[in-house]
Amino acid sequence: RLEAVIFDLDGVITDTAEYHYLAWKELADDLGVVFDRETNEQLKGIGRMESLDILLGPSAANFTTEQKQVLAAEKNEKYKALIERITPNDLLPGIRPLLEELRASNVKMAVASASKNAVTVLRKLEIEPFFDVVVDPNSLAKGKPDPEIFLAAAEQLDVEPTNCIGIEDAAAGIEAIKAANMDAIGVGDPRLLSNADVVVEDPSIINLEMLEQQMAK
Ligand code: B16
Ligand code: MG
Repeated sequence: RLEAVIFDLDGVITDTAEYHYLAWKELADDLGVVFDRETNEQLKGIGRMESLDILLGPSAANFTTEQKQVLAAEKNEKYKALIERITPNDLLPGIRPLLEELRASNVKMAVASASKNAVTVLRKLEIEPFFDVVVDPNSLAKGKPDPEIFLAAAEQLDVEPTNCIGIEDAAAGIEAIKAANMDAIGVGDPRLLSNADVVVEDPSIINLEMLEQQMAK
């Protein structure tokens, strides 16, 4: 039975994935490191410091932890400047009607984002009140693909994981949902999200009926 829907933020609710990319790209250009959209795919859903290591590649060994923290903070400042401009118009198509439909049916909702900027983004989008829980990534030991963030969401919602559906745009996020014993809806390219139970091109295709049908399978 569908009791709760757990949403990823970046790339599912709004396209901040693009802002993360632009901020990392600027940092990479400053450093003279090659970085493109293909490498960026590996960063989706991955925490800030881990993302930096992937971006730096073999040259990561040339930086001290302190230097890496400075670089990660620089990227975050660039990112924060970009998300300043977010308004409710930046909700991906179909998200607001989906949140309204789920709320009307008393389905609980949570956000499971690796981003330390998640609450700021939810406020800018004016959708914070829809969510019963926003998991604090600072409280977690492991990032996606570990299931910890989705299990924490289910626990804080007081719902069994098997009664939850997770929605994700990143391969690491789909792994995390499946490892948490939940059904997984992927948003994006089916070739990149092959472990999802269903993949949709964009979130406007997701509605309550579809989620309930998936749970009944
Ligand atoms: P921050 P999600 C993730 O959010 C992003 O996909 C990932 O690209 C980013 O590095 C991570 O949040 C950390 O974000 O630097 O703002 O703390 O997809 O899990 O909602
Ligand atoms: Mg994401």
